[in-house]
Amino acid sequence: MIQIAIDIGASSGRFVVGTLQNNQLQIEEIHRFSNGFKEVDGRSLWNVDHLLQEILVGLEKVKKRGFHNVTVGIDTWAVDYVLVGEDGERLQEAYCYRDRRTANTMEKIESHLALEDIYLKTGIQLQNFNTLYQLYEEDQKLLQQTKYVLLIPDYLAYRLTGVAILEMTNASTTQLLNPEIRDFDENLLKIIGLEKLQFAPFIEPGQVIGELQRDQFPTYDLPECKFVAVASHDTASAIAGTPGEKEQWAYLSSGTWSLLGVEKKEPIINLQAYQDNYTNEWGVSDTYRFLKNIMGMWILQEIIRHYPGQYTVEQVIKEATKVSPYLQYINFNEERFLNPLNMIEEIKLYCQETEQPIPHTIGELAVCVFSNLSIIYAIEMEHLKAITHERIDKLHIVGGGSKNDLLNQMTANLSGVTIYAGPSEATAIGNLLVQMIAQGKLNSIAEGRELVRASFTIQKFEPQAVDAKEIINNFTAVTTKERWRV
Ligand code: LRH
Repeated sequence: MIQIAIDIGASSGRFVVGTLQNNQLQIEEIHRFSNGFKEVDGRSLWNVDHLLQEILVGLEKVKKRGFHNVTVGIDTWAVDYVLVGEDGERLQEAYCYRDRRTANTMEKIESHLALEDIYLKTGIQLQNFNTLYQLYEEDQKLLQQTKYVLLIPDYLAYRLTGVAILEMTNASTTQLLNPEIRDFDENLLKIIGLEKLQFAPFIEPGQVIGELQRDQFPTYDLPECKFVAVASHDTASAIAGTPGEKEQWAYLSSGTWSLLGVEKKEPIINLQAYQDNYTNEWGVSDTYRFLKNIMGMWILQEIIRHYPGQYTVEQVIKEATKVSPYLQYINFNEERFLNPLNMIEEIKLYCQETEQPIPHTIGELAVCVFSNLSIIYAIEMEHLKAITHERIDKLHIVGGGSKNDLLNQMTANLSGVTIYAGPSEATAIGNLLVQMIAQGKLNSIAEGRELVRASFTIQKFEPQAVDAKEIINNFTAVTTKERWRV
């Protein structure tokens, strides 16, 4: 049976077929579609019906390619959800985590429970977009009508199979689970006014969700599909598909977000991790992703969206190579960059406020983004080492952002660590690996990672001499510590 990964990110979705041939993993993209949230009456909303339709179109293509019997896994971004009523129907539009309704929710929740205690209970970073804070802002009447709160990939699988589940890796990002008991924290549920039963039963990556209900979609010519729970949080899949070997390596999953961290067998929940706002998301095979969320390619995507004229990311990177780096110091992890009305204007305003040169051209804007991302990555590598008390010899960069040679080199230079870039499709690959393990085609994630090393080109970037200390000092002088935490 063939494996299909449906990997849906914030800006696009793709169907990737995976096959094993001569001890190599071959992947082929057979369907791609756009995604993105829209501003509707001041709310930031996803179009989950569009995603469902694209999945059906993709599945038709699967059958047309001659694959009549397949296993399928869905992964998407984390934290967002759909409320489903008793009749199984969606009760409202799905909010995007960038919606401004949760801007002050953490302060409100503090009157119930100190933020530090929420962190100590969950080990999850304090980000105002976590499901916990989003649910706190929901209408209580709506929550009473809710049969299930389904995270986005679980909702899509539910619509296709009729089976409601809560996949563990993604569930951890709700900030409602306690890793000590590996279950919901009753106190947190109480604060948002929900019962545990309003979440579907837990499922681990590798377990079967159910069969595609083909009769529910009579206008589509669909193959037979068994839906398998993968690491349905895209970052969990990306790290599963990262070709790291043994220990002492860090990862940077570079897409709309940059997720920088290490894989651990136990969560690290202490005051230092809390102060640096590191998270402990649950991974496959009882691992934890100890990582930091860094505003990533989102900044660039938004610049391109607002810049007059049409630019591809590749063209923009080319323009950036013509401009000197490190001319402005900007902490892109400040909340103001989460969803500004106009990213270019926000960057210019920041430069004006901090009396720095204002970038104008697309190349100047892009190199300003890459400069500051490389600085933030380097600073976070130091934080990681300090908190884990471990050496880090390598940084594996995966995801679409790993194709950015300029940023890869800048990151190697500032962090002083060798970079291994690729594969860019690590998320779909991690999704496929979990399915292959479930099918008995592979034994473990470690074996899967070996397969990734054997199957994909990984580019190496050695650090070159730059005055990293001075650059980082300049950055910290302009950006204050209080502003540092997202
Ligand atoms: C990346 C990601 C990240 C989350 C964010 C909401 O796509 O899943 O891991 O923090 O989106």
